[in-house]
Amino acid sequence: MPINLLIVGHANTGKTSLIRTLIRDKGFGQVGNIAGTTRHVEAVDIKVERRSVLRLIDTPGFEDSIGLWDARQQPEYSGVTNYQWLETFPDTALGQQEFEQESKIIKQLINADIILYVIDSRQAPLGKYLDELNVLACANKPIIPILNFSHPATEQQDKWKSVLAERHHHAFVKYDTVAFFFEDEKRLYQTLQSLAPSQYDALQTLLDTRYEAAKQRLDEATKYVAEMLFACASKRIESALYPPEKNVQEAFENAVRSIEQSAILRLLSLYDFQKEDTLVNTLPIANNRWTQDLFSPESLTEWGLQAGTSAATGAAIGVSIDILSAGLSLGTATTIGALLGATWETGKHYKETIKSKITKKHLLCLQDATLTLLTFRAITLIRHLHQRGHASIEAYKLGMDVDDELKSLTSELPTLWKAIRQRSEQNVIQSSKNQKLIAELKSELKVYVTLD
Ligand SMILES: Nc1nc2c(ncn2[C@@H]2O[C@H](COP(=O)(O)OP(=O)(O)OP(=O)(O)O)[C@@H](O)[C@H]2O)c(=O)[nH]1
Ligand SMILES: [Mg+2]
Repeated sequence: MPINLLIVGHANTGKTSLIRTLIRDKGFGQVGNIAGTTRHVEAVDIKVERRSVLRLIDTPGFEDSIGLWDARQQPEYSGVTNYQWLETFPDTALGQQEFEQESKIIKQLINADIILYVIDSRQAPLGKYLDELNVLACANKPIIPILNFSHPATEQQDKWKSVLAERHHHAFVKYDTVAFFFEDEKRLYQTLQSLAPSQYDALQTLLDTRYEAAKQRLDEATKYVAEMLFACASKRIESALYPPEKNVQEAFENAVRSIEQSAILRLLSLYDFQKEDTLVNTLPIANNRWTQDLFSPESLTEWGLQAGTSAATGAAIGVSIDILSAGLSLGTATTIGALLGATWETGKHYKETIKSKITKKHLLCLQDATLTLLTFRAITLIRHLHQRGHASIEAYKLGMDVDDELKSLTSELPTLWKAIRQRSEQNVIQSSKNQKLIAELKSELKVYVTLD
């Protein structure tokens, strides 16, 4: 038999959202920013190896716990135990009319094994919440308080902790259905393990499976980004003129944009998000594309980046494009190598470059700053998707995730960019040299996207 886990709390504290996150299904129930979204009890099972281990029971929120607790204090119930009161109250006229919502919760309390009491930890522990705890305590069942809305930490959380400790609830769990951290979920399952030892092993299997899945998904996501960056860094286009004609420049930019767009689509589907999901809407992404244009000069500054200043930067045509052979009297491979700051490889690409010089063509490719911008945006997206939230209130501000640690990428990746630029994009991505470069990129990126 599964453990009956009753999810209760004040209206609008995130009970349904919590269930969605725990079962990894954003289709469960109704979630909304107004109190009283859930009107009925609804249950869903979490299975391990096709066996139901946990039954999560969603309930409507408490609306008038002060009135309810007041009803409990009435003289007619003076000789009745708390538990007897719970058993009988939902069938009374008062229970059926004035406290219709609360009665739905009370009925479920009787069958519950463990109660998860969901708290909006941005709110102070007011009397109405304490009365909710009084009512729940009547059931004589273990209660795990969930401090929801816990990221970022609020000053009310400490007040909640002491109020809960006064009521002997020491094993609370911090949670946030928007900023989801695997560690928080782990703590919840560990608490459940201690309260329901009969399901200890099944819960452990569940935890291990989830951890493995999260790790693999993160690894896959990082690979997608490395492949996208490789494709962008090796992308180049010939231009007969310098500066290039508008249509040539646009063709180049569009080619890069569409590489990024496909990667975004791949990442969203890897994480099982649709473009209209709330979490995705909090990011400046529309139609699987960042609303901020990759090639507008403001984009670099918004992410704290500067356009390159080397001779190779095509400042004349906008900050985002390098012209490899731009207007210089290149005679030797060494000169081109110096321009790129790398030893130019002999072989196919070398010939191609020389040919383009002789025929007075120029090659456009992405400058470092734009590649870093692509990297920052991709890491930001992975971090968001990985947190797997299902609701958000604050919109994402561009560049806010670029901490000092992430900034160090700016100086660590240029060597790789140079090596990749020298690869011809006609080279199949599967070639062993290209795969090696992608793997190197991936391991650089991995440091910045960890499980917690
Ligand atoms: N930032 C943030 N928002 C959350 C969190 N949990 C829920 N929300 C949002 O809060 C609102 C209420 O969430 P619900 O899951 O509908 O809350 P509920 O407790 O089921 O509400 P009722 O069914 O009305 O009692 C929604 O807009 C959610 O997106 C959280 O941990 N952090
Ligand atoms: Mg609800």
